[in-house]
Amino acid sequence: MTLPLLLLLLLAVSVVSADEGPYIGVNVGTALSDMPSPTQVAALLKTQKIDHVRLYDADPAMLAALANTGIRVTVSVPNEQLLAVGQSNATAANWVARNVVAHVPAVNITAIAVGSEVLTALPNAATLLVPALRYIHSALVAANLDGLIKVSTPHASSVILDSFPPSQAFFNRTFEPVIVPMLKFLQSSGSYLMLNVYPYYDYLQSNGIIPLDYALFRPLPPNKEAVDANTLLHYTNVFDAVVDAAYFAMAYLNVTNVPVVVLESGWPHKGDPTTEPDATADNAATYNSNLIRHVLNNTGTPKHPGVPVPTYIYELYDEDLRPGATSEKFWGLFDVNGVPAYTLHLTGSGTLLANDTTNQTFCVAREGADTKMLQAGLDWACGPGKVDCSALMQGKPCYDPDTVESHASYAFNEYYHGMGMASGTCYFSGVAAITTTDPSHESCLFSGSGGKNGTVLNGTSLAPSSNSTSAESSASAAHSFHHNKGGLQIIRLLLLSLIVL
Ligand SMILES: *[C@@H]1O[C@H](CO)[C@@H](O)[C@H](O)[C@H]1NC(C)=O
Ligand SMILES: *[C@@H]1O[C@H](CO)[C@@H](O)[C@H](O)[C@H]1NC(C)=O
Ligand SMILES: *[C@@H]1O[C@H](CO)[C@@H](O)[C@H](O)[C@H]1NC(C)=O
Ligand SMILES: *[C@@H]1O[C@H](CO)[C@@H](O)[C@H](O)[C@H]1NC(C)=O
Ligand SMILES: *[C@@H]1O[C@H](CO)[C@@H](O)[C@H](O)[C@H]1NC(C)=O
Ligand SMILES: *[C@@H]1O[C@H](CO)[C@@H](O)[C@H](O)[C@H]1NC(C)=O
Ligand SMILES: *[C@@H]1O[C@H](CO)[C@@H](O)[C@H](O)[C@H]1NC(C)=O
Ligand SMILES: *[C@@H]1O[C@H](CO)[C@@H](O)[C@H](O)[C@H]1NC(C)=O
Ligand SMILES: *[C@@H]1O[C@H](CO)[C@@H](O)[C@H](O)[C@H]1NC(C)=O
Ligand SMILES: CC(=O)N[C@H]1CO[C@H](CO)[C@@H](O)[C@@H]1O
Repeated sequence: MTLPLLLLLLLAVSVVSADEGPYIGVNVGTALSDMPSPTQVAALLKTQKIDHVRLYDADPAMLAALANTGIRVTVSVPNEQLLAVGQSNATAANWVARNVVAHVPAVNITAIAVGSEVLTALPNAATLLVPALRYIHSALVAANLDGLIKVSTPHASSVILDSFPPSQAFFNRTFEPVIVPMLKFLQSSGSYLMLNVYPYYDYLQSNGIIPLDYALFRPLPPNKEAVDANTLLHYTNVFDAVVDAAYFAMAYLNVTNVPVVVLESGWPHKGDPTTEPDATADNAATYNSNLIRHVLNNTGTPKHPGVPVPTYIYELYDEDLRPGATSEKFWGLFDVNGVPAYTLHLTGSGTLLANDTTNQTFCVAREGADTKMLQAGLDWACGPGKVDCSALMQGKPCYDPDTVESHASYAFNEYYHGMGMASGTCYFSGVAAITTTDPSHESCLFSGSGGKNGTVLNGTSLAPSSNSTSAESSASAAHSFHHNKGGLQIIRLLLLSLIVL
């Protein structure tokens, strides 16, 4: 490479910029056999200070629960609805009226994700993608909401080929007839490129070429860092390389002012030990902790230092109904009860997910549980269960509110903490549930809150049954397309052209 060209590249000043500073959001999948209610989801988001979410649809109950919470919401047009929306301006306008206009401004909807990985998951619908984007956008314009709400469509990173060195990346030419007008649309409407980035799969499919440490943002020895021979930029992790590959692939099509938002990224915390040995809680904690710190620190990427790359973690809950490999069910930060799946290490990253590090859980009366069953559980806890229930007496701190729910929550939690939060000790015939939200109120301090410990009980009394969750189960619409991360040819060549300086 000649020096002037190199200089030109180095001097190329970034014109991309996102609207807000850096932020971390979370994807909310709903393929759970016992999907928490929208109010429970919203409560978990608030406790964990998660203020950006992406929904895979525009469920009215979920949106109602997110109203007036200040949480920013990306709603989605599911792939199943893309055909209709992309074929008819009227249908698109109707979609926007029902799923967006009806909920703003109480719900702070900031983006609409039209389809999910359409080019790779639903190639037959590719020609409808740009019309769908345009129709949705013109409906927003008509409703005067286009200034507040961005329209885009998330892509698998496999649409980008030859991602290493990033400077040589380009969009698979098969997709250019869609990508080119799509980028024009994003440019003219001031939107951003939505990209799903899964270093876990890049690592798996690299057949050992990508070191695990490189995928997990772990420091590499300087002689192992990947250097892009064309730009001399150093890459210390896969995530940055993929994001920069997207910038370069856009630049190849002369588009240099469209920012990247990573709509999905994460790591599974459990998998089949023989076929998926890297799907572990340790690796998931390392990846997501490092990812969150990397994004929030506003490091940017080597190509665009300091330019925020807002990123949505995949995902809030483990989704037990997801088909496929074992690990498909274990991408969640939390289990169905809102208990952290593993402990993140986020010291110094602000308040986001802060209570993950405290591993603090409480046992309370399950929302909507039968009052008679709660009373029975309360009687058992304060009797055979040996919980000290004196705080529930009239005139004592936990008497008010004088309801079975409130008293049962106190007694259940004292029992649970008295038993060292052992598994199976928050059951009470299914009317108890674990939560990370501290139920303490006024002077009524629950065990586990602010250093108050339950009295360790003297062992012989067992919980009514150690038999796990309740039978109540809500059928949930599995969003069948949202997790297609197949065939990542993308980083096939990653590191093949690695130069060791
Ligand atoms: C909605 O979100 C946008 C973008 O983050 C923010 O600028 C705005 O203040 C929010 N509005 C409300 C009412 O919270
Ligand atoms: C589509 O509908 C919007 C209003 O929702 C309108 O402004 C626009 O002109 C329509 N476009 C076409 C191509 O019909
Ligand atoms: C580009 O995309 C087409 C259509 O999905 C696919 O058949 C082809 O294998 C891709 N090219 C490469 C090099 O991956
Ligand atoms: C990009 O710009 C160059 C130089 O102006 C031009 O030759 C090329 O055709 C453009 N490519 C596209 C895809 O627009
Ligand atoms: C945060 O950014 C600063 C410079 O912007 C950098 O020196 C530091 O290493 C970064 N920290 C992390 C954890 O990435
Ligand atoms: C929380 O603590 C319990 C015991 O106190 C332990 O068994 C569990 O693994 C911890 N969970 C996390 C996510 O650290
Ligand atoms: C609570 O229990 C922990 C561990 O058993 C102990 O370290 C701590 O001092 C206790 N706190 C109080 C306030 O008793
Ligand atoms: C716990 O049980 C042991 C043996 O059953 C007994 O010696 C001890 O006094 C009990 N402690 C309390 C606090 O009840
Ligand atoms: C609950 O207990 C019953 C009887 O003890 C047992 O057959 C069943 O498998 C248990 N269910 C779970 C989820 O553990
Ligand atoms: C970030 C966050 O939710 N922090 C909470 C963690 O738990 C303590 C005790 O329940 C709360 O006081 C914090 O606000």
